Amino acid sequence: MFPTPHSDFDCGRGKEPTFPSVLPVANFDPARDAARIETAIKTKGVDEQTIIDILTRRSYEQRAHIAFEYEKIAKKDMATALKGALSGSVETLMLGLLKSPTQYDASELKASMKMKRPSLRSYAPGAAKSSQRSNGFTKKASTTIYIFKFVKKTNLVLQNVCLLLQHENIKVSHGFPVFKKELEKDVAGDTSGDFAKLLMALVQTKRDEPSNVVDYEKIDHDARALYEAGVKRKGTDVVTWIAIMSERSVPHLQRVFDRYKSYSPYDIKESIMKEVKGDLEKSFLTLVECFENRQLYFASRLSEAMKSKGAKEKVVTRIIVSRCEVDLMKIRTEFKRQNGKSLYHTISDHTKGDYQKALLSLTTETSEEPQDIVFVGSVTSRGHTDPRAES
Ligand SMILES: [Ca+2]
Repeated sequence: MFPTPHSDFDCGRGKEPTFPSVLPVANFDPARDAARIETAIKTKGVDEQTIIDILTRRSYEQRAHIAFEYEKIAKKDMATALKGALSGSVETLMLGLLKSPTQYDASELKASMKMKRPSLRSYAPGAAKSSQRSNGFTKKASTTIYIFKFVKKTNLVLQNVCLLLQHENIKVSHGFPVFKKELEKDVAGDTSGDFAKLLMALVQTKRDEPSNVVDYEKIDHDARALYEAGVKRKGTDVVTWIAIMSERSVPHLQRVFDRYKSYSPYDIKESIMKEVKGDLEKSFLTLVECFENRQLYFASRLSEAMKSKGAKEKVVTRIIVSRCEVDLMKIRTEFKRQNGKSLYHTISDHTKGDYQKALLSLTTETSEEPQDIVFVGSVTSRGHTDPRAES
């Protein structure tokens, strides 16, 4: 059964401005879209182009409506039908588009763990009261443990500390005492326990909402506190650093890091590198990168994923799918600035086939699309502004 659009759709977006490349299409007719998808699936050899054209040019909410209509006419759910019709990277991508942003990121975490975990329902806010599991953990606690185990894998720490930042409703505030031991075992390589403390704080702490009122006194206070807890003293008062970085809103922290320079001879990143090491250092640096410019952070991950001949498709899919309705237009700009080559061109050079078509379509702004057109042609024949020409 396909989930209907629900309240977690806005997860992680807060009040931050968005820069989506995929927007709701006007004159939306879910029944017609569903019928066209059904025809495309039944076409001999499958008409992938039509499926891509429709699903990559609709918002998540619209895709959910299409899936609802599809189930009515085809008597089976659309995800299952698409699984049968598509394969490989394009299948993974299209199935990703059928999930809500929260469901999608949660399922990505789950896949990376390669572990059988509780159903996605247990991630939803207000979802059923935690039931006791056979291992003694509640579902909610168990979910958190799995996030930690995932984050623990050092080479993935960077990406996923950032992922944690955007998912208030994957965060869990229950069951901490129960799984504390488990967590400690997981981060056994971390002798100080500070890395574990940071992860705990990121998952458990409710970050302030961005506010329209700039609190200069608090900015100054936090900047000085960061300095006094680190560069100014012998050793590092990591607890203070963790508290500030896990509790304050992102716009506030951006101002704090700026103000920090008036106290410390080193900027915040240099200070982190001087004060702490290992996973803790990487995590703090990643946090600061995400706070300072999340789009640049994702642009860098995309550029890394497409450095060599092929592409790390999982990384590319994850970022494009999870950001296309959030800030992919801005990521595109950062990418171009950083690499001197557009994201569109880079994707063209490093991917191929239907997968490439789908990625390029998601990367292209929906508003560039003529709204009343019936899609019949290929990605390049739709008359939108050619994004390859972007400067
Ligand atoms: Ca120090």
